Amino acid sequence: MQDKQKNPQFVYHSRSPLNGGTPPEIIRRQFTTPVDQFYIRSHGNIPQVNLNDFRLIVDGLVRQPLTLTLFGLQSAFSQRRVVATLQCAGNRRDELMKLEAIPGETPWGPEAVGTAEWTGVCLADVLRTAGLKPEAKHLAFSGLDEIEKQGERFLYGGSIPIDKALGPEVLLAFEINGKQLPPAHGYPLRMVVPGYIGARSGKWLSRLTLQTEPSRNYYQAKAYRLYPPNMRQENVVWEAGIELGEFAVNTVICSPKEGDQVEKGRELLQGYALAGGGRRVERVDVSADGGKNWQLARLGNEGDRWTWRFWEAEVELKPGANEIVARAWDSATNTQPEDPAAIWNFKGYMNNAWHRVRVTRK
Ligand SMILES: Nc1nc2c(c(=O)[nH]1)N[C@H]1C(S)=C(S)[C@@H](COP(=O)(O)O)O[C@H]1N2
Ligand SMILES: [Mo]
Repeated sequence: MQDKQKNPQFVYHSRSPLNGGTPPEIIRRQFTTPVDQFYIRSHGNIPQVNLNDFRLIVDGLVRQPLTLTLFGLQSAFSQRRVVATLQCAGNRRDELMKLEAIPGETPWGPEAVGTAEWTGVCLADVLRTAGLKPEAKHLAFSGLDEIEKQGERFLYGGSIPIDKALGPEVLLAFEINGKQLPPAHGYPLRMVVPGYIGARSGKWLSRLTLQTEPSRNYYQAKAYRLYPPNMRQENVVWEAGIELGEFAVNTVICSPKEGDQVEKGRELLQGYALAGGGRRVERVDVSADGGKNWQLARLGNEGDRWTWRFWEAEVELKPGANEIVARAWDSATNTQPEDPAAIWNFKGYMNNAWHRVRVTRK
């Protein structure tokens, strides 16, 4: 399926399900990503929802289960806007795939990321109205898209811990950048869970269930977990995977690009950096000699704990081949691993190794 709302440079990884994004040198031009450049990550079909039929159900460990229309939700709760970056846990998977094949997963480059101003209501307000029972420890959600796996059909779903669900930054959103959500991005209603992997920002939201344990949905119990290096599809022990929530500190050099030929010795580097879980990007280091010598990049003024930060730096390139490297540090002094081999995992999640770009100076 072609999404007519995307720009001509949008690159599709697959049409069914619909997956694609805009090259990083283009999304790096604006702090807020225009919706026609915003990556799409979908696991099943794109539901075509008729607003008259739409209901959001809130049930499970609540005192008062709710059934809300979109209009009911909008009139009962105050609206709130949050600027937040979404990043897929599969962002930069292509670098892990060069080390060993990762069958059945999308070969994302560094384009599975985008920042938007989201409008919605606070999930916490809805939960307070429903009234949480003390045993409620996880908020499970499900969408309206159907997934078919190993002969079973089920809805996309997942969960977040209750402490996160009560954070004022977590929205049930109906607008992106001041406009109605397009179908591919979750119309009419989606979650926006800043600081967490994109997979938890459930689209086409249909149900919120309060429960004692995390969701048993495939995308919480099996996928979107970080497996030990010895595990493959054939010998996986699903419980051995670490459930992914907050994403890890990451950075990408958006320009120049891998393989570029540059004329001058002095080259302007531009990139984005992200810290997960409400931490801030505090520093970005760049190197023009493969990581032997480093200098500080200048961080942009825009950005906060829920968004990316842009950075730039000028480096001196020598004639011939140069390897440019970048790494970021967050407010908890987490930084990135040097080598993607150290974090390779068979599902290909959370690659945040130093970002390297090889360029030639003529
Ligand atoms: N219902 C539903 N929600 C979903 C998904 C999905 O396939 N179905 N994909 C998730 C993943 S893996 C990501 S990274 C984000 C992507 O959101 P976007 O397509 O708006 O960029 O949506 C999440 N929410
Ligand atoms: Mo994702």
